[in-house]
Amino acid sequence: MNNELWDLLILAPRIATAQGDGYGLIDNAAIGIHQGLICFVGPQSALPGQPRLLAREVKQLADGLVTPALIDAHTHLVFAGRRADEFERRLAGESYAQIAASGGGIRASVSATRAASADELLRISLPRAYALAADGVATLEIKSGYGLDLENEAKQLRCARQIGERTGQRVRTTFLGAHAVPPEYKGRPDEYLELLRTVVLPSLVEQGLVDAIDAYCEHLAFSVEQLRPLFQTAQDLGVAVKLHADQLSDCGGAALAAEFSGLSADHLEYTGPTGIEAMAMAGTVAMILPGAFVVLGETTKPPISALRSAGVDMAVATDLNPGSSPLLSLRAAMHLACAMFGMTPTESFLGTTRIAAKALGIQQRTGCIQVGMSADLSWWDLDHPVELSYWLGGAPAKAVWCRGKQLILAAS
Ligand code: DI6
Ligand code: FE
Repeated sequence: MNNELWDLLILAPRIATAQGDGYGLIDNAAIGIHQGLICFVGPQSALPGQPRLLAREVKQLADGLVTPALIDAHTHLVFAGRRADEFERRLAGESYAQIAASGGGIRASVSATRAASADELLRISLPRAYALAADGVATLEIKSGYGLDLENEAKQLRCARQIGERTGQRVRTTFLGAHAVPPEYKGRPDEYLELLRTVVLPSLVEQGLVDAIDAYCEHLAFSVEQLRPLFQTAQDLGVAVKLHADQLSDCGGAALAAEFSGLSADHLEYTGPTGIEAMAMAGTVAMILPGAFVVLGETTKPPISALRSAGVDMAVATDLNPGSSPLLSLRAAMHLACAMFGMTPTESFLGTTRIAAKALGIQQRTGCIQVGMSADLSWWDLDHPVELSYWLGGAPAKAVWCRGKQLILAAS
């Protein structure tokens, strides 16, 4: 066998590379893949030889569109228990904050997640990752935050890693210990944060379970002042920072994320000019999460046009979680980001590919179809990438590759 041959050559009627400002469309395109990386991309007419002499396998796609595999850069998909009862309570008039104050909300998911064994947690979380894969997602971020102690946060993060091993997706793990105050620290939030800072975070980092740290900066969770020492420690440990910021009120979250050169500040419904300016200066990505906005029936929208004018890059994610965003489709989030918030389909496409990769700090590896990048591709029954944002439901991916390997799109 000639070692010089590529592993795979995909010939497609159209691809969208996500290079440049727009979609980066190439018609009658070729993508060469070798050892998990893209080794050629361009029009078929530019191939350096006959397809069958270039690669061991040639896949001629008769129709459809190939894009970078989508990236869901904000999920909480490892959890036990469901909170459909809270959905009904909100429809009957109770608010998210009232339900949280009465012992529901995040704390309900913490009880259920703590009670689940590691095996059980994997069994119930895995189908959610497969649902995202079927929707074209090869890379996803998974947060902890329903364990709230060392043992259970580690259990969640290990489960997240196992999901990647099982589905073949690339999983980035984020430590979200500062999500809520656990019952055993009720009324003592600062002591809990100190435990996270001095014990839990360093231990999880040492176990290799942490790619980034996140926190819930909100009037019903933690303030900027409370979170700063934790972020300082994270920075000292070399852990990248991101933040749930300004979702329900402007509490200075976007500026805090920017202060620590954050990868992203997420939600941003109430972010004002100061926060936007700080994000622009720091290169912090705005993570737009329409799922929670819709599910909670919010009315204040994130400042999309101000973010755009300030030159802040925008990403779109599901925020898949059991309380405020039980959303199992990234394409649905793309549609909502356009329909509800006025993002353009081009922005939502780049926001789930190249910019989503930037929000995870892995833009050198994935997010666009370019020589040297990981062969992370999705093949769709679509003519044009606008349709990724246009359809609401239907049209799942025909095939998804991660690191050059085709994913199985359903649990067997
Ligand atoms: N992301 C979060 O972490 C919180 N809201 C959000 O959009 C709380 C999620 C939850 O209710 O479990
Ligand atoms: Fe979230």
